[in-house]
Amino acid sequence: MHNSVQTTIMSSSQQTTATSQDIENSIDSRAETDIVPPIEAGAHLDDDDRRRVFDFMLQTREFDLAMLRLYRQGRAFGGVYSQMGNEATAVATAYALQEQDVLFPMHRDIGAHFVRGQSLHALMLNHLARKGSMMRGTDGTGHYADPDKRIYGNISHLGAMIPVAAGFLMASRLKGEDCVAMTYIGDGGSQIGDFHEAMNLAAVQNLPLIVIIENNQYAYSTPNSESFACERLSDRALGYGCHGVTVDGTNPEAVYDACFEAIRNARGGGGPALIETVSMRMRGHAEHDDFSYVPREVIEYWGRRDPVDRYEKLVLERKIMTADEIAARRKEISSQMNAVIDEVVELPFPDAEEGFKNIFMD
Ligand SMILES: Cc1ncc(C[n+]2csc(CCOP(=O)(O)OP(=O)(O)O)c2C)c(N)n1
Ligand SMILES: [Mg+2]
Repeated sequence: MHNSVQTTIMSSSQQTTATSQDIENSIDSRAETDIVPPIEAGAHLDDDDRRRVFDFMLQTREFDLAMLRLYRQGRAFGGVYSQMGNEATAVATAYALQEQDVLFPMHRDIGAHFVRGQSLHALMLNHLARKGSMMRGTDGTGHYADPDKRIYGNISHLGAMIPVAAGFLMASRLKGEDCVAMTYIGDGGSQIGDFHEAMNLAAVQNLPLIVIIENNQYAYSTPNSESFACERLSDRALGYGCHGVTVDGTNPEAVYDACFEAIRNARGGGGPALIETVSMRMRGHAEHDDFSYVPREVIEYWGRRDPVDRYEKLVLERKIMTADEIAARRKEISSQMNAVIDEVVELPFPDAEEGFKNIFMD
């Protein structure tokens, strides 16, 4: 059964994917020779889904732009990790989950939080480290758990979240639950021992674990060429004995279809999956990093593959929304964002003692 499903997934992926090497080979600074293929409707989303997926992507982009502004205004602190380039991946992966499933997101997966129903207010309160936020104001990123929404994460130590997700599924199996877990790791993080140990454990235990490798070409300032020598990171699935596929991470249709098929297979007892989504980290590691080590032509190449712009074309072409409706929705999201920010920035920071809570056990 493993092999037949793997063949299906691999063959559907081959139509839509490009490896990191393909992409490097095809990068050409002369824009006129660089044809960006239009996104085509996939197999599993309908037009209502597409409207929702696009809306979550718009919310993600607006949240990101707001955080970048707040950082420059000195009102957001610490690491502000841009979501730009990853919107299709974060949204379309989580969109394939069911309510009872569980999500372990990473630092560029704000879109997945929106899909799980996390409120803009709760996210902004947390990201601006205010008193009363999910992390009690001790953290300005997404290191929170919200069990009601089945969101756990993110664990800052790269790789460490994958064995936790596998362990969650083992507990869930003992409880007799129908639960799939989805977690994420970067191209850099996927070189860590925890990743390999957890993938192996998940395969041996036949756990319904979906691991998304967000291959965005860089781990901080380290390019993929200095990180790994295999052609596709999803090829490692063969070594674990699980399903593996590489998809274009700027195309929500391809990402969703790969997740849909992997989840259906995992839920049916077919074991874990490794899904590599290829995209680009369009800004520095965090906003303090000017990413001057990334060649301009690489940014330009991926700029022409902006996930939001690409999906907007499909939404217009299929007459899911008109250009006026999209403009109005962007305006509405932006004014909701500004209203939440105006409210949250007036709220107090936590008392200093909060920093000493939940660290040591008596
Ligand atoms: C075990 C561990 N080593 C180092 C770090 C510091 N660190 C945080 S993010 C990061 C780069 C991660 O790159 P990648 O996994 O490709 O994810 P990306 O930021 O590109 O999305 C590093 C080195 C860490 N958090 N954990
Ligand atoms: Mg990376």
